[in-house]
Amino acid sequence: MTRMQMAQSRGTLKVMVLGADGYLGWPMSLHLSALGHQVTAVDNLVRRQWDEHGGTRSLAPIRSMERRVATWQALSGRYIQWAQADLCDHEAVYDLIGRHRPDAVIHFAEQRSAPFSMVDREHAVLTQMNNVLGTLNLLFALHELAPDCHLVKLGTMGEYGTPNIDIEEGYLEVEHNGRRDRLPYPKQPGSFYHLSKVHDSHNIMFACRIWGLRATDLNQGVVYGLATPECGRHPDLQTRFDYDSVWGTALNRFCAQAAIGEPLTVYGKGGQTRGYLDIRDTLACITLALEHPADPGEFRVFNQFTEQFSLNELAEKVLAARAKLGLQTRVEHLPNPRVENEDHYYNAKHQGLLDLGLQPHLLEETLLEGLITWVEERVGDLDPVLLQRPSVDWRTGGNAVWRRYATQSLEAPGGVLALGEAGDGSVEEVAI
Ligand code: NAD
Ligand code: USQ
Repeated sequence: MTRMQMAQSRGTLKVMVLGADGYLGWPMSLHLSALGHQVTAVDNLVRRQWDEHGGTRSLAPIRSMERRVATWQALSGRYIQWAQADLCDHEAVYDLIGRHRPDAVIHFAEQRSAPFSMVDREHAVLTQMNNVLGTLNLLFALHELAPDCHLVKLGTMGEYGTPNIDIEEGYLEVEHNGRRDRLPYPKQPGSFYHLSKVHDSHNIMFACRIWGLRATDLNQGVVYGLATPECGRHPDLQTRFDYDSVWGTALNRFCAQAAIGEPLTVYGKGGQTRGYLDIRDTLACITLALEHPADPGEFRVFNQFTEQFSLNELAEKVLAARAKLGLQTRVEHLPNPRVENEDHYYNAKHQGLLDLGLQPHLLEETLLEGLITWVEERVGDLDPVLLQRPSVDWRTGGNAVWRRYATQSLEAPGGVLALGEAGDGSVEEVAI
C-alpha cells in the first residue's frame, strides 16, 4: 500500500496548503480543516509586502495568520499548523516537505496579478522567478522526499488565450500528415504572469514523466465571492477583497464601482470572454481533486470554472443587481490598457470536475446584490482613485497612477533575484 492509499483508507489526509494567507489559500485551509484533514498552512506573507509596494489593500481587513489560526481553533477546536516560509528558498521547502511528508500539497503560492507582471522589467522578472523557481523547488523536494505526494497546482484558464477553436482540457488530439497524437493544448497566454503558469505546467508535466510524480493542474477561471461557510463564522476569518486595477478582478471592480455609483470600467469593446466560478466551487473542485488523486506519473489537467461570460454580460448583470437595490449607474468603455482580443470565439470544455461530482453554484443576482451591499457598508475605507483608471498598460508599463502609489523599493523574495544566494532556509512554525 502506498502512503497515499493508506491516507485514503484513513479518510484523513495530511495536506500542505502553500499560499495560505491569500484570497483562496486561507478559505481552502479552513475548509480542509473543517473536513477533518490535517492542515499545514504555509506562506511567506509577500503579498502583504506587494500591497504596500503598490499602495493597494484588501477592502476586508485581513488579520495576521497567527490570529486567524487561533480564532479558528477557538471556534472549531481544530488545529491548523501555520508555517512562514518562502518557496524560493529551497532549503525551507526541503525542510517543510521532509518534516511533514504530506499526502497532498495544494500550491497557490504565486504572484497572481497580470497587471503587476506588466509594470516593467523588474516586475516581470520577479513574477516569473517567484512562480517558476518556487514551483521547481517544490518539484525537486517532492521527488526527493515525498514522491507519492499528490501535487494540486493552481494554473489558470488564461494559459490557453482565446484561440478560434474549442479549448480542451489540457490536451488536444491532433492529426498531422496522416499520423495522430494527443499533445498538450497550444498555449497563447496574455501576460508575463499567465506565461509563468505555462512554464509551470511544462515543468510539472516533465517531472511527472521523468520521476513518476502525480499532479493535477487546475486551469482555473476568474474566482468571485467571499462567502464560504468557514470564513463567515467570524470577522477574523474573512478572506481578502481586492478592487484596485492591479489586483482586483473586473467583477470585483464592477461591484465596487456600482456600490459608489461610479461607471463600470469595461476595457475596450467588452467582448472579452472568460470562465468564472464561485469561491465555494473552488473549494469543492480542489477537494474533489484531493479525493480522486492523479495516478503516479500522471499529469492530469482540469479546466476549473462553471460558466463563461463576456465583460459586457458581466457589466449588465452588475447594472441589473444595482438597479434592484434602487440605484442606477452606467458602463464606460475605456481604451483597453491590455493587448487582447476584444471580440472572439470562446468555448472552453470543463467536464472533468463535473464528472467527479461538482455541483456548481451559478452566478446569481442575489450574490451580486450581496457583494455590492457588502462594499457599500465599507465605503469609507474605499479609495476611489484605485477604483477608476487602470494603472498599468501592456505597451508602456506602469503609468502616472501607478507611480503615484508605488514605493520605489521592490524587495526580492527569498533572495531570488540574486540567483546564487539562497534564503537562510528558515521556516518559522508557530505553535498555538
Ligand atoms: P493571492 O495573491 O491572494 O494569494 C497568493 C499567496 O501566495 C499570497 O498570500 C502570497 O503571500 C503567497 N506567495 C506568493 N509567492 C510566494 C512564495 N514564493 N512563497 C510562499 N508564499 C508565496 O492569490 P489568490 O487569488 O489566492 O490566487 C491563488 C492562486 O490561484 C494563484 O496561483 C493564482 O494564480 C491562482 N488563480 C487565482 C484566480 C483568482 O481569480 N483569484 C484565478 C485563477 C487562478
Ligand atoms: N477588465 C476590464 N475592466 C477592469 C478590469 C479588467 O474590462 O476594470 C478586463 C481585462 O481587460 C480582461 C478581463 O477583464 O479582459 C479579465 O481581467 P481580470 O482582471 O478580471 O482577470 P485576469 O487579469 O485575467 O486575472 C484574474 C486573476 C488571475 C487569474 C485569472 C484567471 O487575477 O490570478 O489567473 O483571473 S483567467 O482570466 O481565467 O486567466
